[in-house]
Amino acid sequence: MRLIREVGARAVFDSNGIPAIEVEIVADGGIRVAESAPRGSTTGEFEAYVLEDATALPTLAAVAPALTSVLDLVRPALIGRDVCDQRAVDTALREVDGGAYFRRIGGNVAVATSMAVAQAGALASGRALYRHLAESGSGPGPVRLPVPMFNIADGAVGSNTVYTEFLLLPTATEPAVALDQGVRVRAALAARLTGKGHRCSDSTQGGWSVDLGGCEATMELIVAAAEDCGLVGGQDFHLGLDLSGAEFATPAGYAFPWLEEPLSAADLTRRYLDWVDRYPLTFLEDAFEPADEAAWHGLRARLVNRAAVVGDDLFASDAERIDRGVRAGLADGALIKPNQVGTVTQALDALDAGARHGITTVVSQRSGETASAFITHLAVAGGATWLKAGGPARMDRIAKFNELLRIAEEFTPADGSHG
Ligand code: 2PG
Ligand code: MG
Repeated sequence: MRLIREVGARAVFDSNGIPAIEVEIVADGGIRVAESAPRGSTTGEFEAYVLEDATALPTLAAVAPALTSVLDLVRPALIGRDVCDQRAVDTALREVDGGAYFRRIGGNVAVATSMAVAQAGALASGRALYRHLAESGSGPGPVRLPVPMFNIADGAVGSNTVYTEFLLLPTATEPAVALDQGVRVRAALAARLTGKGHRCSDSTQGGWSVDLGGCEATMELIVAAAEDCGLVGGQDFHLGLDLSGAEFATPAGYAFPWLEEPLSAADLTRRYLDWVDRYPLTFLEDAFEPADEAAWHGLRARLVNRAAVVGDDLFASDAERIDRGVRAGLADGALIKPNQVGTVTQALDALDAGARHGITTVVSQRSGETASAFITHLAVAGGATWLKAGGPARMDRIAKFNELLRIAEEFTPADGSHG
């Protein structure tokens, strides 16, 4: 047993230069580790609360309430606890909060603390983080290498596809092969974009920031870029879209800027089905807002065995929401983001819920990321189908993919499911 001896905190920045809380755990045996909280840009109504002084943004002073929370609430609850007992630590965080969505102690505080404790627990137990996390899950962890998917393009701010993510899903399961595919298609897409006279700039998530008018033109260009690399749609790769439906739901229908006029959920469903017919599109994330359950159900029913209908804001990485939603036939895929639900244990529980239902599970980045590769270990520990860590560029994204390459060395090719 190694005990937590000190819990400290500081204000740092995330990958977008937005202030974030970093929590440092000191434990027996000279262990000292820190993790900071990532941050979403499209944040659903069911996700953990970010405790901060928004009036002080973008300065570090915005983190003041989170610092106070660590010192006054979290520190007394954790000092003296076994750093290896992740579930007990995370339960203590929930108890000290005492409510839903970590409104008291802050979801940002909870997740940074929980991840730092997990890192410390891995050091204390002398195991790789993913092994330690697998042991901390609710069942024996189905340790497995996820396949990396890539934000190959993200809709530019102010464009018709703002918040839309265009994802490349390699069929190659070996991380190095899939990553090579990602970087090659990324380069080919840049050549296509500049060849068409478009300016080509980095998106905040490691893809290209694009302004091509709409989803169809963008998907067509990505398919063409992949073909430039000798890759065949439907065979070597598929496409995915994150539509961030909740951002565009209005009383008049879905007012996506790429539409000429708002569409009803029924009309939008027809549009999605048409895309699945015309493009190698097999992954539709947040196609609707969470409340539109009939629309989710209808799309899922029509796309069974053709494309995954994936909930991000719909589930908010919560095991119970996943359980209920999958039983109701709303989706057959779930994003898992630790900061959406608040603790590592809850994220592992969400992965377990997904595995029990046999759905597609995607451990995901946030748009505001940290330098840590924690989510890579979480994906391996929870047997995730995919690792969604952005485009293959920028160290905040690459760190996650590089860690997958390192972990892959511990898995033999003949045995993809157990290291
Ligand atoms: C998403 C993520 C990550 P955000 O919606 O899936 O790509 O973005 O940071 O807005 O949650
Ligand atoms: Mg999403």
